[in-house]
Amino acid sequence: MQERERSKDRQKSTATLPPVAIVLGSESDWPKVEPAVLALEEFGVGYTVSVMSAHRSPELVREFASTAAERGVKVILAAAGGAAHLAGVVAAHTILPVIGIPVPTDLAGGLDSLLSMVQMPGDVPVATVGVGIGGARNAGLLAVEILALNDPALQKRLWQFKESLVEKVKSKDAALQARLEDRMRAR
Ligand code: C2R
Repeated sequence: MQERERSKDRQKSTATLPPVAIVLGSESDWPKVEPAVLALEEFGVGYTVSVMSAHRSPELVREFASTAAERGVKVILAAAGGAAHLAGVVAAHTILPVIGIPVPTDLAGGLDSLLSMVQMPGDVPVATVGVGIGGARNAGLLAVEILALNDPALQKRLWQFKESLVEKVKSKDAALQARLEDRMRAR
């Protein structure tokens, strides 16, 4: 490696990062992971997104995971599909909380991703969310909740969010009741 490239790498690994780091096993995972990013954006939480693979670029994963905490990262989201080992390998190299996002695949909707991510051996936790859009969104929200432990302003926004959920359910119920009444009248 050229000295210039080495020094660029060193600068990269010591630069301060936003509190949430998202890693994807492949660029092809991005559309399935975007809901996590949208959730972070809703709460104004900063993030990075990078592609790295425990299988294809194991050194990059080790370097990233073992330096993430000292670079200011507080929570890591790791998304991968199929033989999804990325989250577990990241967790092996850090004491930061790692949230795994199992990416849907053609095999039973992503059951392969889910099981290879969620079935971690004891001692190496990965908080795995569900497969699909809801799972990715929950990964983002869970990261916000972790950050909110030390951030009263974020706690306040989370409570407002909870209240908005109640309002949403109430208005959906009202819409359903109106449809049911129309149906009764038409009988
Ligand atoms: P490609 O589309 O690049 O062939 O990747 C990726 O997350 C993706 O879902 C196909 C799938 O392979 C997954 N992959 C992993 C890992 N690295 C890549 N599961 C890993 O390290 O766990």
